[in-house]
Amino acid sequence: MNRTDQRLVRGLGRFACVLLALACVGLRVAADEPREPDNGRSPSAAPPNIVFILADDLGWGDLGAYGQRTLQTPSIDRLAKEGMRFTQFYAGSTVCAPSRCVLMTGLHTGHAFIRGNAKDNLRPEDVTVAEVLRARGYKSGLFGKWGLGHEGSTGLPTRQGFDEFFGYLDQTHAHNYFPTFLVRGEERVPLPNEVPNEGEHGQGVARRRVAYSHDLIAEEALKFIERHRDEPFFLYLAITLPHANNEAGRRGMEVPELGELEKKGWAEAEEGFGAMIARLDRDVGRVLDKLDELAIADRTVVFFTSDNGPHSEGGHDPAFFDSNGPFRGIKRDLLEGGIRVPFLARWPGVIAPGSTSEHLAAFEDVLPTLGAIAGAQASELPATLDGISFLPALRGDLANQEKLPYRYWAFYERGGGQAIRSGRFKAIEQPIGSPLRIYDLEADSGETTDIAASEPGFAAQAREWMKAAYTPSARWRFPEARSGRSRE
Ligand SMILES: [Ca+2]
Ligand SMILES: [Ca+2]
Repeated sequence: MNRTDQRLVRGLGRFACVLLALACVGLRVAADEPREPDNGRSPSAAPPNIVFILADDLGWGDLGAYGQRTLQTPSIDRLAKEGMRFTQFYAGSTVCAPSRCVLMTGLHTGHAFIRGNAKDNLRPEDVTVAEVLRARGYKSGLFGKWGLGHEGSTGLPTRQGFDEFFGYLDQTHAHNYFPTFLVRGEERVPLPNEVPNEGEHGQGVARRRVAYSHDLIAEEALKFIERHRDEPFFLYLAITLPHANNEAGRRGMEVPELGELEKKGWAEAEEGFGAMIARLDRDVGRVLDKLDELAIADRTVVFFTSDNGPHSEGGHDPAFFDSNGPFRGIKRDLLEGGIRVPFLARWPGVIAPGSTSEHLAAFEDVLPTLGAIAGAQASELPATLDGISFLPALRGDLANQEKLPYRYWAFYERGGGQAIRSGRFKAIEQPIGSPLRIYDLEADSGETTDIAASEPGFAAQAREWMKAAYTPSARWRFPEARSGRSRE
C-alpha cells in the first residue's frame, strides 16, 4: 500500500467515524436524552492537565509492571494499577534525539526533521505538540532533556511552544549528572559542581559533585505543577535517568548515593543503575503525590514511557536486570528490544484502572492524541502527520480506534537500517543493504527465527512500504550499502 492508499484508508476510516458520530448524535436527539458530557466532565469544563513523563534508555523489562523482579518500581507500577498498560507501544527511534523529534512533531524517522543524534535544531516551521497545546490554552513546561535545539537557535524549547524550560538543551551535556550549569528558559544557571576539562556543551565528569541535575529537575517540575494548578497545563518531564554518563567510561552510572543497594555486592555500575531506577520511581511517585495533594489528579492525564531500549553504556550490562524483557536487542537496534517501550496512561474516570491495551501505537501518535485530549480539531493539527490519535484506545473503545497499515523506522547511524511493523509481522533491514529479515511477533516476540523465505509476499510488501515511508533528507543519509546500492 503506498502513501496515497494509506491516506485513502485513513480518510475512509475518518468518514466512517463521522458517519458513526452522526448516527450517535441522531440516536441521542431521537431519545431526547441530555447530552453526555465528554469524558465525564461538563462540556464547558477546561480540558485535563497532561503530564508526560519520558525516561531515558529505560527498557521494557526495567519496570515491575512489565516483569522486573529484582528492582522495585512501586510508583510507576501504580500508574499501571490505576490506568492502562500498553503492550505494543513503540518509541520513535532506537536513540534519543530522533525519538524525541518524533514524539514532539508526530512525524516518523522517514519524514522527521531530526532523524539522528547529530546536533541539529528544530526550525520555526516544525510544529511541536507544545505549540498545538498552547493554541488550546495550555501552559507548557519542559523539565529535563530536550535535544532538539541548541543555545541561540530556533530549536529552543521556549521557541517551540514551551512557556517554561529547565534542564539540558544538549544531549552530551545531559550525560553529565553533575554539570556546572543547567539552562532555565534561554539562560545558563550556574551550579556548584566542578568539571575538569569540561567539553564545549558542558559534558564531562565532575570532580566536585554537589548538585545532582535530576534532583533539581524534579524539584522544578513539582513547582511547575503548583504554579499552574488552576489552569490546564502540559508538563513534559523528560527525565535523564537511567542514561549513562558516556564520558565517564565504565563509571558512568552516576548517582549521589547508592542507598540500600550498596550492600548488594553487585558491580558498581549495576548498583548505580539500580539506584537510578529507584530515584526515577521515587520522583514519579512525588509527581503523583503532588497531583493528589493539590486535588487535581482527577483532571490530569499522566503518561509514562521511555525514549528507546536499554543501553550498554557506563559499565552497565543490560542483561544484568534483563532490561529488554522478552525481546532481543538494545538501544541502536531496530529489533524489538531497541524500540518497543513500556507505555502507561492514567486518567481517572476515563481510562479503566488495571487495564491492558494491545493497540499498536508509537511516538508519532502522541501529538495527535494529546491534541485530541485537549479538544483540538483536525484543522488545529499539523497538515502532515504520520501518527493517529489513540484516544479511543485509551477509552477502551477499540471499535472506534483507527489503525494504520504499518509503522516505519529509519536509523541512520552505524550501518543504518529500516524496519516495518504490520500486524503480527516485522521486517528489518539492518544494516542497510543486508537481506530483509522477517519475524512473526505473535509466535516469536524474541525475533529468533527469520521467516523471510516463507513470507515472500510480506517481504515484497514491506519493501514497498519502506520506499513509500522514506523521504530523502540532505541531513540524514543512509550509509552506502556494501552492495553499493544507495538510497539517495
Ligand atoms: Ca535515550
Ligand atoms: Ca515551531
